[in-house]
Amino acid sequence: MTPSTDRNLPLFERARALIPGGVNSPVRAFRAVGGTPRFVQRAHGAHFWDANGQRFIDYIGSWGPMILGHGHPAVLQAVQQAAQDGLSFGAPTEREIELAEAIIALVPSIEMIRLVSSGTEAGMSAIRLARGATGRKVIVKFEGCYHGHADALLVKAGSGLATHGHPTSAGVPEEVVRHTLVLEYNNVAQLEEAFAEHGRDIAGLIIEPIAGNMNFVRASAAFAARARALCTEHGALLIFDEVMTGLRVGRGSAQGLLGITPDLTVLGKVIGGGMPLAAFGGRRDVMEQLAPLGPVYQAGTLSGNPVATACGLATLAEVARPGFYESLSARTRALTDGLADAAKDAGVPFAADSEGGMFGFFLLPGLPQNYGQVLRTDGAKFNTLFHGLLDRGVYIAPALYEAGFVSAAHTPADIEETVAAAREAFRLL
Ligand code: KE4
Repeated sequence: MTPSTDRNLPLFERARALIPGGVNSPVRAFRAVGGTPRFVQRAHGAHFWDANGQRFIDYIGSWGPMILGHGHPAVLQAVQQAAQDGLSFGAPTEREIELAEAIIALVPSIEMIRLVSSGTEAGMSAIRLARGATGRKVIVKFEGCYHGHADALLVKAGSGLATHGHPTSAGVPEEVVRHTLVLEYNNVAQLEEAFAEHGRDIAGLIIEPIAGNMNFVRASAAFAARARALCTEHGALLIFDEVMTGLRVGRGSAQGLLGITPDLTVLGKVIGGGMPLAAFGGRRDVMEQLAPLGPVYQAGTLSGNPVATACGLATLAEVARPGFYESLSARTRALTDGLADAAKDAGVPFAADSEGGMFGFFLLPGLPQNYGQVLRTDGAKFNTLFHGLLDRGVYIAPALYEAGFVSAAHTPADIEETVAAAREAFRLL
C-alpha cells in the first residue's frame, strides 16, 4: 500500500473537512498513536476489512459491545425482524420488559431498571438519581475512571488531598464540578479520609470495578469492600459503572467477581449488542424516585428502542448459554499468555491481565494499581507496538489507556496469528 493508493487517506481528508477530527468520537482519530485511522467497510466474526479491503483481527469490537463477534446470525435475524416491525415508536413495547427481565436475571443487584441510549446518558442519570434520592450534592469518583462525558464527571483531582475537582474539559464551569471529589483508585486511606470529612454530604460514589479506561486496573478486594462499607455507613449510594465490564468479564459481571452488591449499576455496550442501548438500575426504593413516579427527571426519545432491544436480547441469549464465559475466558487468557511470551523473548517489560472477554497489558514490569502508575508507561514504545501490530493486520486500541476485547468469534488461529505478529512487533521497540 502506498500513500497514493491508500483509500483511508482521502476518506480521512473528506471526513476532517466536515467532522471535527474526522471522527464522531475522539479516540477513533489515532491522535494518540499517530497515523491514519482505518475506515471500516465491513466486519464479520473476529475481523473487519478497511477501505483498502485489508483484513484486521479486531480486538476493539466497538469498544466492548461485539462480544459475539460481528454478524452473529441470531442477532442479525432478530434485528432484521424487529426492523420490519418498526424502527421506533416512542411508546412501550413488550420487548423492553423482556430485556429488563433478561438483564435483571443476569445482574441480581438490579431490582428495577431504566433503559437509555448511551453509557454517558446512563452514568449521568445515575448521578442525578443518587443526588435526588439522598438530597446530597457530593459525588466521589476516581482518577483514571471514565463514566462518559456528562459535565459533572469531566473532572480531575483537586490540588490537595480529596479536595473538590477541576474540569478536564473546556465548557465545564468550575461550579458544575465543585461537588465532585476525585480520589486515587485503590487508595483506601484516602477513601477513609474523604468519608470522614465529607461523609454526610456524599450522595454517591461511582467507580469502574475493573478500570478499563486505565487499560485494565482491578479494584482490590479490600478497596471495593471498604467503598461498600463506607457508603453504607454514611448513607451514600455505591454506583458500579459496568458499562464496559457488565456481562463482558463474566456471567456475574465485575460485581459478581468482587462479591459486592452496589446500590446502582450502570450498563451499556454488551447489553445492546452493538446498537445504541445502555441502562442504569438497582435498588427499587432508589429507582422509584425516577419520573414519572418520583421527583428525579430523566427521559429519552429513543430509550428502549425496539431494534436495539432486539439486538440486546439476542446477544444476552447467547452469553447466557452454559460454558460461554468459560470458553471466552480461556481464549482471552491464551492471547495474553502468548503476548507475554512474545514480549519476554524480545526482552520487553510486559504485564497483562484479563477477565472473561476483556484484557489489558502494560509495557511495564508489573501491573499498575492506579492512574499515576499507568502513566509510567513509555507512550512512544506503545505507539511503535500499535503500528507494528496494525501493519501486520492486528487492530488493538489506538490508545495506551484502553482495554482490549476478545469475542466468541476469535479462533485459536486468530490468537496464533496475533501472537506471531506481536513477536515481530515487539522487536521494533
Ligand atoms: P458511551 O457514552 O460512550 O456509550 O459510554 C460512556 C462510558 C461510560 N462508562 C464506561 C466505563 C465507559 O468505558 C464508557 C465508554 N467507553 C469508551 C472507551 N473507553 C467508549 C469509546 C469512545 O469514547 O469512543
